[in-house]
Amino acid sequence: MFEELSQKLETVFKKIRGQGRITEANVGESLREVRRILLDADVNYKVVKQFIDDVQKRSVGQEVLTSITPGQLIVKIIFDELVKLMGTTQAEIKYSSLPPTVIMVAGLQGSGKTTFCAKLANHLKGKGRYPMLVAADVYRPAAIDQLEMLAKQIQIPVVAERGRGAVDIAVDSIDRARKAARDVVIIDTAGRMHIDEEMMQEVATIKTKVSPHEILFVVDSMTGQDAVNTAKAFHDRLNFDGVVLTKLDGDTRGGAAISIRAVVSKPIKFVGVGEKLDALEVFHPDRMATRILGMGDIVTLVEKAQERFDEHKAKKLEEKLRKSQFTFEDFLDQLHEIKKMGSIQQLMNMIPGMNKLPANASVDEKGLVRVEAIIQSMTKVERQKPQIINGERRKRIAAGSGTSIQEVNKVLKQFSDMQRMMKTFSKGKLPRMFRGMQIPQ
Ligand SMILES: Nc1nc2c(ncn2[C@@H]2O[C@H](COP(=O)(O)OP(=O)(O)O)[C@@H](O)[C@H]2O)c(=O)[nH]1
Ligand SMILES: [Mg+2]
Repeated sequence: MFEELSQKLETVFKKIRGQGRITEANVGESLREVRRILLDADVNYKVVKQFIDDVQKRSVGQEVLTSITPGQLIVKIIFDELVKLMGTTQAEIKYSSLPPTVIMVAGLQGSGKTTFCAKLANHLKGKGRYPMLVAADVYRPAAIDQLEMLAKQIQIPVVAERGRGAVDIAVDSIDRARKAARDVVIIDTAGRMHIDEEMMQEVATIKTKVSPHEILFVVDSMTGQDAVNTAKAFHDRLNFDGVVLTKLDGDTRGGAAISIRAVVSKPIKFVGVGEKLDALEVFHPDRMATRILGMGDIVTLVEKAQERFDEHKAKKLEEKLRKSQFTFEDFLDQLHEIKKMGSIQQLMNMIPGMNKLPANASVDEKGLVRVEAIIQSMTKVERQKPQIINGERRKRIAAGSGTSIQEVNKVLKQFSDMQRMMKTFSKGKLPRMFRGMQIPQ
């Protein structure tokens, strides 16, 4: 899947990953290469343009984390943008509260509709549903035979009536499903080699008559740009709910997978990865981006880097602690860090040598919000030199933070205790210090 595309991108990434600094020039050059590769992969040119612009914007002026290279950061940005492009959430079938849920499947001939209908029925059966297949591609007798044959393999009932019109069959099938207690109806419609008015008219009529809960558009990913144009034409007419990309197991260039969502603004819901009936996957944009970038480790890499970045900050803090230069400013930073991280336990884990917090240590994290408000109400000078905070100032701070003078006093007292303790600070003592910290209620 996407082999050529992945390989080419990897070559560019290797180059930028090795570079020590992000400059507009080297980002520019790399992105020009990425742009060319995407166009070669048959990604829609408008999509490529937007994509490159977005990556460029995010790359310039990015804070580079200490422990990753600028190149790695760009790879991560490209990854994020690729995920965004293909859809940030994975969308499921919407089921009707009143069964049966009707799913209509449309697309060009040969795109893989009939195969997908059977795969979907099989997939839903596996999830405890009771699907029924409907052969509404009545023009080619072989198409009906094909659906019947596939349905038999997976033991799913199928409505196949030779000699009747597609619209009538589809309409009747809903009632039949209800009577047979089938809760999902999957309608396989006819496709043509190319979009033509007659075919469009027929699917549009079926849509009007049966009001499907879900219309899925099947597209052969091997067809690249054409796939995107077809999708657009279908979408203008049918306003479908989601896309199914088939034949991703072939040597597809990736253009359709990358561009289609941006062009029709509808999510990719499933991907076909083989001829067999279990070769169906629920679409996950992040997994797909990983496949395209050819770097299974990219997410882990950047997450690790983020951790290392936090560690680096923690080391700096530790140094400050040792030197007794800890001010209210640092304290506030730490509170923000705690909020970001979720818990003080996690903060402790970040500090080297401090990861063994006693099991009974706990901190009231709601109280931290009030402490934060108190520090926020101090002036910069007060935060650096709390000894200047006299009665007048305490009153102002209490009023400003919506707390009481007593609470302000408590925070100041604790802070000076903390500072004192830090003078005798050694690795083993810090956890105890935090444990002793009382948060005002
Ligand atoms: N390799 C591969 N072949 C597929 C996939 N989906 C469908 N096909 C094949 O594509 C051909 C056309 O599929 P079919 O379901 O008949 O398309 P329809 O005309 O749209 O109904 C058949 O030979 C299928 O076996 C897929 O995901 N991977
Ligand atoms: Mg078919």
